[in-house]
Amino acid sequence: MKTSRRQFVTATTLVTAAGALPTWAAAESAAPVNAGEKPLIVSTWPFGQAANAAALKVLLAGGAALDAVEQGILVTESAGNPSVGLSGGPNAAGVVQLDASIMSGPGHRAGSVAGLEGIKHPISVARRVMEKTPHVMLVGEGARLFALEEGLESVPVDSAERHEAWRRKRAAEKAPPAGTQPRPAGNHDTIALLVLGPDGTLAGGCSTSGWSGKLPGRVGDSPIIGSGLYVDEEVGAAGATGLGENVMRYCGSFLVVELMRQGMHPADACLAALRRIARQDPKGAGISVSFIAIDKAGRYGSATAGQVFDYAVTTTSASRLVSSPGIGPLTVVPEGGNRR
Ligand code: SD4
Repeated sequence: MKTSRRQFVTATTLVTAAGALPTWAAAESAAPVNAGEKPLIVSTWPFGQAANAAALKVLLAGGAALDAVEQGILVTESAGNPSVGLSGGPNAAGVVQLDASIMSGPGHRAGSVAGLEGIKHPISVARRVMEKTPHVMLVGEGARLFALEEGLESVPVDSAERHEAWRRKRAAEKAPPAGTQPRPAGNHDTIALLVLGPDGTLAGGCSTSGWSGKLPGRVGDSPIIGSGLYVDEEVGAAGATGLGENVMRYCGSFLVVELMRQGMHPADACLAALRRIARQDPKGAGISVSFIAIDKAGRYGSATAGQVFDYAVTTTSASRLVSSPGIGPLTVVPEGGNRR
């Protein structure tokens, strides 16, 4: 396998005994994560590494892939991340509205929440929607009330007052102030986390505060099943990060999984999906979208367009940060996932 210059490994620590946890010692190594290693955990962005470690801990303790997904994403939602959880960027009215989704391969189950205010862990709400209601998706106040009924951790919300203040301010101004427009640049920190469990089952989750400065009520790709996340127990799983509007119009993660179903390696499927989106989208390769994917065979891959994208790959033998291959001006990194 060709190793790119931009590819780097931050830690490689063997886990020799079941239950022993990796201690991530920074080490320069090109040790690959071989295809077929189980469990396999892949998540977006370098901060995904801490989430992956928590997910691995769950799996090593005998937990299910779904538990690993939830526990991993909980870490990011608690980490003060500027794009995930209550620490995330607010909307134009100054209110943080959260989106999240979760999917379990067995039974093809899914749950999601959108526009959720004041709840610390949207991924846990999404899981409870999946497991405790006959529905797939709850939004806004209904989602919040459901979370409160479930006893999930919350903070007071003051969105009505803030929204009214924002509305008055806008009305007083001739043109909307610059700050009320969504700002796509530098906003891309959603966590999507995919797990292939030791028993070969698949699960995935996604959590975000979405596009900072978005219009109140705007929902992105992350909670939309098939857009920001898709898991198919027969094939594999995919997740997205980036500008949701450029994912959800193409059912991006569903598309990646369907391309894998046709036999593509996860890296090739991510690239093919991005090329297809870029062909149709007025922004071309400037769409600011990245995909990650894993398949049932334990292969992983990624692709990016319009944003430099590094992601985290974890097994019991290694935890690596990998730079994604891209389309357009980002065609540089050749690694393209594990092919061996
Ligand atoms: C959204 N896709 O709401 C999310 C934002 C994101 O990395 O992924 N940022 O559009």
